[in-house]
Formats: sequence, C-alpha cells, structure tokens
Amino acid sequence: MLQPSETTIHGARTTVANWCNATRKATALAFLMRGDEARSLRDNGIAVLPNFLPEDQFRRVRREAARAMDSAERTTPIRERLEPGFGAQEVHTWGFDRYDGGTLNRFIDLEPEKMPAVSAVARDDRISRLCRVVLGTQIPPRRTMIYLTVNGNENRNHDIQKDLHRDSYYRKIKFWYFLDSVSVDDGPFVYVPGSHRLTRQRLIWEREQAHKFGIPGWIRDRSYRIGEAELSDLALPQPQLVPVDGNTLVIADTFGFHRRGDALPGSRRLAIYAQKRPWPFTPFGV
Ligand SMILES: O=C(O)CCC(=O)C(=O)O
Ligand SMILES: [Fe+2]
Repeated sequence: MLQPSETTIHGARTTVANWCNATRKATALAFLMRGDEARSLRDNGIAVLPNFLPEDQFRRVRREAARAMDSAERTTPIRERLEPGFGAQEVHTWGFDRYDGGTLNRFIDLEPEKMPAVSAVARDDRISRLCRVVLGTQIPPRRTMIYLTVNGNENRNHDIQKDLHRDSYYRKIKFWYFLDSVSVDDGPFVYVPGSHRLTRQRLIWEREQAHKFGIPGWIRDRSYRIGEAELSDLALPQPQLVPVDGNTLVIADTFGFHRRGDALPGSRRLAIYAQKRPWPFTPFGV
C-alpha cells in the first residue's frame, strides 16, 4: 500500500496550520487592528516598540526584576556549561534554568504581590492585541516570566539558538520587553523580515527539510535551520540585528527565520518574556 511520505505529511500540516491560523485571525477580527506595530507584524513578522512604558513605570519594572534576579543569583550562582546541545530544565524555588549550549536562559516566576509592576506588563493590553494580530488569540498573563540570558563562550560551547532557524511549522509569538539596552555585542535578537510568510518557495523548502531530516515521530516538531546563503533562494532579505535601548518591546512571529545574535561571552540580556503557541489546528479565535 502507498504510504504518505514525511514530505507530504509535513507539507500538509504546514499548509493546514497556516489556514487555521488565517481563520483564527478572521474570527477574532484581527484584521480590524490598526497602527504601525500591527502593520509591521503583518508585513515583516516583527514589531519593535521603543519607550514601551512611561519612564516611572519602566523604572519600577526594572527594579522589581533586578531584585528578583539578584536574589536568584545569590541562591543559584551562574556557572559555565560545557556539555553540548540543549540542557534539561533545572528547577529551583524561584523558577528554572535551561542552557542552550553554553548560554544560560534563566526564567523567574512572577510573584504578583512582590512584583506588581512586572505583573502589570503581563496583563498589558497592547501585547495581547499584537498577539491577536498574528495568532487570532491572546497570551494568558500566567505564561509571563522574568528572563535573563547570559551568553556563553562560542569557542568553548556552541549555542544552537545562534543558528538561523524557524521554531516550528506553525506560528508562535514570542515577546521580550527588554529592561536594559541590548547592543550588537550582547546577543541581540536577529530576524529576517518577511520570512513569516508561507510562500510557495517556503513550502518547498519546508518539504525539503522534512525529506532531509525527517519528522521525529511524525507528530513532533523540529526547528529546521537555514543558512544565510539560502535566503535569496526563498526571495528573502538578509537577517537584521535588533539592538535596542532598555524599555523596548520586541515581538515576533517565530515561524519567521530568526536567531540569537553573536555576543561577547558573559554579556547579559534582561527581559520580561512570554511565548504563545495555540494548538496549530484550532480554527476559531477570540
Ligand atoms: O534569544 C533570542 O534572541 C532568540 C532565541 C530563539 O531562537 C528563540 O527564543 O526562539
Ligand atoms: Fe527560535
């Protein structure tokens, strides 16, 4: 009997997930959302909002987050990791650590009573609306965390998030509300504008990846990587670095190609962060 190939299955699920995302957006009336940021998300797959909060509010958020970080660092000092690849989640009383190669991702749980200003960011209506523009659904506040990235030393242990990739075959929103400036040496977010579209060339590329690398267990997902030289075959521009000042929100559709930028070892990024990934085949949005 003829078996559907991984290429066919992957092409079909990518296409259907894209349709469902479109109907979710339509039923959530996401097309009514106006403004430069909504437009940028639709056109480029990324929006950058400098001066996101009024100065006094920003200072309060920063102070609360820095206090939580200092306290976590006192109980759990940051170490160098030399084992390759993604590390397991290391759970602590304050949240958890997870390494990508030598780079540390430290996620701190929100404690609303101790962190009223940070918790207000988690409920921010603008973030919810931008999430709706892309996914036709909103980010529940409980997913929001304080997120510290400490860049490792690439010569000693490669961080796989520094390779250009897309996260999954369906759309996902991630945001970072950066509390300190992120220079080109601090591993800024890097994004290929316009790469969030499922074009014909992109679908061919997706199918080729499934053919080359397979779909583990057919159901699970793999974040396929792409070389910069391949981008022009997909009629895409070169990746853009997104260095920012503190008090800047970066929000992106990670079906688009992106990576964590190159960084000086030990450099840090402090952010309020969340991601949202609805089940890809949900056809109705809110
Ligand atoms: O940390 C970053 O700038 C991006 C890392 C990444 O690829 C991701 O979070 O999906
Ligand atoms: Fe990613």
